[in-house]
Amino acid sequence: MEAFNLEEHSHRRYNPLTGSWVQVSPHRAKRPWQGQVEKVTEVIRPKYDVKCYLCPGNTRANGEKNPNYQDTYAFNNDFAALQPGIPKGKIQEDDLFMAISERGLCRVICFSPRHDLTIPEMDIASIKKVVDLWVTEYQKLGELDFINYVQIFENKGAIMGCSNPHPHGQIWAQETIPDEPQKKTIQLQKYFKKYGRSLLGDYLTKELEKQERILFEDKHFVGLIPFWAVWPFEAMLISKRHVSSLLELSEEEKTGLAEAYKKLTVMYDNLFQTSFAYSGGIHQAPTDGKEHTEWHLHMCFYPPLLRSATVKKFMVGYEMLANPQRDITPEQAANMLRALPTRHYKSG
Ligand code: H2U
Repeated sequence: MEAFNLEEHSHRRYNPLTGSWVQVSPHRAKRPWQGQVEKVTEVIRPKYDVKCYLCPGNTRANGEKNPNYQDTYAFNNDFAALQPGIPKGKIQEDDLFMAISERGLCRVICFSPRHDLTIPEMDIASIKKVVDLWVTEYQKLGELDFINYVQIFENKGAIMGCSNPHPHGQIWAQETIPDEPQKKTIQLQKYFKKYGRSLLGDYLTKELEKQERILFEDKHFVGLIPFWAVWPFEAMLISKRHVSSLLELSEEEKTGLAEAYKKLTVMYDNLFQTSFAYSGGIHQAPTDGKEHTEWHLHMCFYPPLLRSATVKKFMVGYEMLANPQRDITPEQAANMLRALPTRHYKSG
């Protein structure tokens, strides 16, 4: 019998950051595909849209007017999922019914006054201003005594439930460390206790040696498809230096993050020549007042597209009932992204 190998045989891959597993079925990627492959016709958006609630000078749903902002702009979400002023309380009936009040704040952050742009189409200086805003928001929100975790994220594209194409992201800050970052905190702590080093730092060193899933290596950040990726083109940006949060980044490293963010999103757009949808965000140290030397700043990107501008991966069936699963391997996905031109397809 032939020897087991990751390119041919069904296997499970471990995610040391969360302690979870993904089922990989590489043989299935060889199935003939007779489905859709067509490109979508993209709507050309104006630089300013009078009906957009994020454009400068426009009035939002709650009647408030946006200032004539020149680069970035942040405001409290008018329909915030988490609120600061709610009464504290807890309900616990036996081990079966449990509920705890959760205070928090939600912010909306506009990346640019230009309605027609997206991150991959913005210049580095403008993206650096987005990074600067993340830093200020993380610091300000994290300093509030009832905020123990700050989640910075972006939903891009209508298929990710994004309500407006104006380039923007969100921040939800809250009392509890939510499940995903909490799983990572535990795993990073375990590793740091055992080896006295950052789990992601060691992982990055090994990935750079292997050169199988690296998308690009810059001076301060590396873009890669993680070994344990679930979504077809899931990717991470990892800071080379072991920093626990955005607050530890030097000015040069912040520019490095802006460059890496652009590089990855240009690759994404070029893959199917479309504005590539994803949910992405920053994972970093909780703001609970404790020391978090185990934490290693990184960004995660979860894009749903699989084969074309319209064919997406469904997380259904086995995925919902048993385990996440993928067909094309992370190595194949990395090869496809690496082979693309580095210029954005719209820039000619
Ligand atoms: P999404 O596109 O990812 O849904 O984010 C937009 C957010 O903007 C959304 O959470 C908020 C919505 O609540 N919003 C306002 O705060 N004010 C508005 O006038 C409309 C939408």
